[in-house]
Amino acid sequence: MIRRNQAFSYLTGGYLFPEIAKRRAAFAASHPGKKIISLGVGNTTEPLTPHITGGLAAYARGLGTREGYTGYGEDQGLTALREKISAVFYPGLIGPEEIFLSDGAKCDIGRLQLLFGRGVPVAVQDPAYPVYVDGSVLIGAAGKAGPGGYAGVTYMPCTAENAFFPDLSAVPENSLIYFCSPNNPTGAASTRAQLQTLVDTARARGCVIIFDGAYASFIRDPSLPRTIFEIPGAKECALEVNSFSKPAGFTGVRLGWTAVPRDLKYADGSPVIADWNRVMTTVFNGASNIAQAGGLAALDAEGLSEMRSVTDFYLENSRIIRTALEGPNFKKAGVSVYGGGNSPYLWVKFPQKQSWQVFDSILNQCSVVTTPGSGFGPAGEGYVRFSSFGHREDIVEAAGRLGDFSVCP
Ligand code: PGU
Repeated sequence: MIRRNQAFSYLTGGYLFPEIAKRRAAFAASHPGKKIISLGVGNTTEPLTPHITGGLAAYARGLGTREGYTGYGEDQGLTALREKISAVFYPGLIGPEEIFLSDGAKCDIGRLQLLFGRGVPVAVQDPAYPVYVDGSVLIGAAGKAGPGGYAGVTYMPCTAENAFFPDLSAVPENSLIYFCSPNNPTGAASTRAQLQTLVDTARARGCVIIFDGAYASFIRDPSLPRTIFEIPGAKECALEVNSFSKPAGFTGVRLGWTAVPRDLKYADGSPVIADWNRVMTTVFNGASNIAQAGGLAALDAEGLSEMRSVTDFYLENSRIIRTALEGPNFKKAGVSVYGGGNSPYLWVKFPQKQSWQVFDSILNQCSVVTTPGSGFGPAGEGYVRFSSFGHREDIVEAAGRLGDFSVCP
């Protein structure tokens, strides 16, 4: 019989979110009639906004006509949309020809692994979005898991002690650095000076940064950079994945992009963009034409203002949850709350507790689902992530229940 790809046996446990869904289902089965509120997975809940819906619907209707029908599109995505992304997100920084439309940031993160292959050293913020490490394991870059994590992965702890920005002295030479800001799960948004340090380190050590900007649209502090390409030198050492999922509510519609600067080169001097084009034309067949029409609408003036309102709504949710988590019951137990403000996530430290233990207590006492911090990496132990995606009435109800939570039952 054919042999199993050994990389699968190296993966520890299941993917985090299905594991949480399993525990939620078990709780629901043993507590029939209880209303469970999810502050767990970062999944959007609010309906698509009118102008964006209009763009999607008009295109879909057009597909039913001879004039409006289109089949396979340009491999890299609609030129008009690439131009708009360049103008809206990267004015004067990244050109349309350096942008590749896709079915989402997660999918691009998976495919990006193909560029660097097995054996490449990987450095990640710890905690981090699990796809960075799990994807590296699948391609064979991470090796076997040992006591401290995967052999091929350098975990860079991001904790309250270092204000959630890692000590970059551990970054190996010629490695791939995954970096996410505003960060999932810590909610920390890196400053210009911090990202400059990151870029300088990457250039000095021959590294490539995969910068994940999926939450850039939540940044409200005008002094914070919204893309890695605002940082001088980034075009020689970074590429950026991004997404319409959170700002436009496209978690189900599916639309994202990767920006690969022409100046980004491998050790042999060849351009990374040429290989990315080869990957995308070979194992991807273009983002959905309907989704891209929605993306075009999202980047009109009306679309941009709708996305601003939706992200404002989720940020207000996070403020409501934060207020609950700063209540007397949490204060007494020494609980600290981080994140929010420029991110949809709150990252909450429970002293002397294990993440899964807190997850279970909150689920049992409040029927509220969270995400255990340890699922994002060893440095996430003791933390729990609260997502602010939810209908307002559910957020208010969850906040009320948290007000009665007993941290030390
Ligand atoms: N990048 C980061 C940092 C994310 O947190 C997420 C979603 C994505 C990319 C995915 O973007 P798409 O464009 O929709 O593919 N993170 C959510 C959902 C969980 C998941 O498995 O993607 C979360 O709760 O962390």
